[in-house]
Amino acid sequence: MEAILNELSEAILNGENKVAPVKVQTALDAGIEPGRILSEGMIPAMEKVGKLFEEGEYFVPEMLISARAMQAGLVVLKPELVSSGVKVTGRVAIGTVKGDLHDIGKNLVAMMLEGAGFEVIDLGTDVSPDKFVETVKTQKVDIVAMSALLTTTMPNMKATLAALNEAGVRHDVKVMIGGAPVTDAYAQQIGADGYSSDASRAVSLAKSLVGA
Ligand code: B1M
Repeated sequence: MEAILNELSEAILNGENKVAPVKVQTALDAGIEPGRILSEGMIPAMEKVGKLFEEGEYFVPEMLISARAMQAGLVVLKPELVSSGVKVTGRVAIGTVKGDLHDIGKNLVAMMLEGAGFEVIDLGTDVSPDKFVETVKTQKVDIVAMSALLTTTMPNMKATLAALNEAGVRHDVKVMIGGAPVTDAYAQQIGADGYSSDASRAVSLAKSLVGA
């Protein structure tokens, strides 16, 4: 089992986007639990990619091809990862904040929320405060969910909260935030309603925010 997960990690690390989905399927066929495939086979690979980037061994193109291999693996994992069915609870508008193009974590949160029965409006990446405001105004949104992976884009979470306030819709929605550099303390500091460190905790947080 360890060997399969290591091979999956290697495939992502090497950016093999044809191999990664095959390895995910092999792991599933071997009966490895989907959450474990993600947390022990896939996410550590992206952490290693980040480390290699910091050390100057990987550059942006390598990060990008690893990200593609990760996404290709997630396509196979998605149906197994999300529990099907039970309609909850609320509508979430999710996006990666302005200036930030990282979407793997945001996509994971979106798929787990969908799996838990939330209706998800995925606004994509580089989402401006105005776009969040417009979505809250025009669609019946219960939660605004923001992701940021860069310390330089985190302030756009605060800017989005300010824009929601200014538009007079802040109290119509709950706001949750997450992403590698984000912390609970930061969430409190900017007046968000909640923070979660990973995608499965994001589901419990979202449920608690809508009182489900
Ligand atoms: Co970028 N990058 N990147 N990158 N990249 C990081 C984030 C970095 C930490 C790498 C490093 O230096 N070690 C660093 C940021 C440093 C910092 O700000 N402190 C960095 C940098 C510097 C950059 C560029 C500036 C590089 C450059 O151009 N010189 C550039 C910026 C581009 C931009 O956004 N404007 C850039 C570009 C890219 C790529 C495009 C090449 C690619 C992204 C491709 C894509 O996403 N489609 C990329 C990648 C792949 C990474 C790393 C290697 C991996 C990110 C990832 O997907 N992780 C990353 C290093 C790292 O994170 N260790 C790095 C896996 C993912 C599952 O985890 O997104 O953290 P994560 O999501 C988690 C939780 O955080 C949480 O749940 C998820 C899983 O459970 N979560 C939430 C996330 N959002 C949430 C929202 C919630 C709740 C939980 O509620 C709403």
